[in-house]
Amino acid sequence: MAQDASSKKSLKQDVYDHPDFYAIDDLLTAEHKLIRSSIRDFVKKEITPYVEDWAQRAHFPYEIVKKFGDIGAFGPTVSEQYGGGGLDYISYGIIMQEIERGDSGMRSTASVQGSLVMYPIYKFGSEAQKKKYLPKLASGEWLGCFGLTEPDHGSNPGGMVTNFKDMGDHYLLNGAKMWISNSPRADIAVVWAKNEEGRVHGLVVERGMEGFSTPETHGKWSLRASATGELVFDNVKVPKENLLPGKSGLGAPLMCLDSARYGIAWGAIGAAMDCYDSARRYALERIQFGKPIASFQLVQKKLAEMLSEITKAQLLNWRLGTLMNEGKATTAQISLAKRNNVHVALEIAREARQIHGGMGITGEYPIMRHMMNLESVVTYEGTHDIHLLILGNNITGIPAFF
Ligand code: TGC
Ligand code: FAD
Repeated sequence: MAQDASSKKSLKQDVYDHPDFYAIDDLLTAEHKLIRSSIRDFVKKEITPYVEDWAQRAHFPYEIVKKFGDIGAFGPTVSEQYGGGGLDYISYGIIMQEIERGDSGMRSTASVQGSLVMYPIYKFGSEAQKKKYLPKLASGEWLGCFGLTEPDHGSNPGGMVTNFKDMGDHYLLNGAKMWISNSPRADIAVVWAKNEEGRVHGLVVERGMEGFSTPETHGKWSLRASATGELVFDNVKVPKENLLPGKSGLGAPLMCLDSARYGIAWGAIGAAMDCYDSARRYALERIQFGKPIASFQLVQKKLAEMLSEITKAQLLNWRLGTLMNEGKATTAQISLAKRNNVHVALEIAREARQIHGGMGITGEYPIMRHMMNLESVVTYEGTHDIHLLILGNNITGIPAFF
């Protein structure tokens, strides 16, 4: 049946404005779509209008923590028994995508809390630890952070020197962590440290423990709306009941990273979609040489390539989400998605910046902020090259990290 011009226009608008070029919506459940629209509405109302100002002022809007708790952005896959959402991994991915459409720093706050603080307590914590911490973290009453990276041990966390000694009735923790998202405002930190035998364990360190401080890192050009800092442990007495009993060894933090990297694979594509939406609109509106710049082949090439990469990444995310739901996703599969999706998102942000011309460097558009944010995302949770080496190891059976 022939469509009139107005229905054709609205169809085009639907298809291209929030790209779903391969009708991936058909693969989602009604619950997934409901979650997406509610998080999208939240981001439009609570993040998008303000985030440029927060980023310009390098301000972390602490009040967002409670709001994230209220909308169920913290620990969506954690059981409802502990205040989590009891949702599947596709729902988790969608939440990260929609928050990062607003800003990667805001997604960092949510993914650290869910995947790197609640997840280890949920998976490796005692019943008492789960009851004490998870409901408060889920509701946003408490904010948490995850301390793995050290000044001299980033890509190689196995070399960490932060350590604890058994003092009989408590542990004595010493060392320092660096580049820790949420640390300056966190109520608790899940900290990875070695015992006297050199075995890695997770400990929950609470703000207020003597000798524990969280200096903020200033001067970032990236993730400016997210608070980043250090964790310093100077003879901190940690109660014995704060050690996570369920798993030790470097595999424990690496398991948490699997969950967080999965969320980043979705999140980065949220930022890419926002760049694409803005670039497409700008290209249709901006007139040069008497025509919209969208009518030039070179601009169309950029837009077509952006849409192609977004679509491939969306399909990758959906398939990875189904594997996560079945408990079958491997670390290497997650590495492929994190590496690919952040890389293409960064390229899309750079191309979108070009389409916006000079306007692309201003805060009038979200592009430069996304681009600078993605420079952190491509480095944290395993750098672009470390993920390549994880894949290389998987393909050949030969680790090439050292
Ligand atoms: P490797 O010898 O490969 O492994 C050590 C032990 O861990 C086991 N294992 C895993 N277990 C469970 N799940 C996984 N995914 C696992 N991966 C490894 C492994 O079997 C082994 O067990 P065992 O019993 O034999 O001891 O370790 P390696 O030292 O050679 O290191 C490998 C490498 C380089 C891939 C790894 O260390 C790595 O991923 N490095 C990157 C570091 C990183 O990603 N850091 C992220 C810090 S957190 C962060 O950035 C948060 S930003 C958040 C935000 O703001 O959004
Ligand atoms: P390095 O490990 O020193 O790497 C420098 C360069 O060398 C990279 O290009 C890397 O790919 C390359 N390289 C290293 N080893 C190899 C190798 N074997 N082969 C080839 N190339 C190699 N960490 C946390 O624990 N918790 C957090 O919440 C957290 N949040 C962060 C927030 C921000 C904004 C940033 C920037 C970082 C955050 N990190 C966090 C730290 C992050 O995980 C590390 O920055 C990352 O793992 C890389 O470590 P590095 O910076 O020490 O770089």
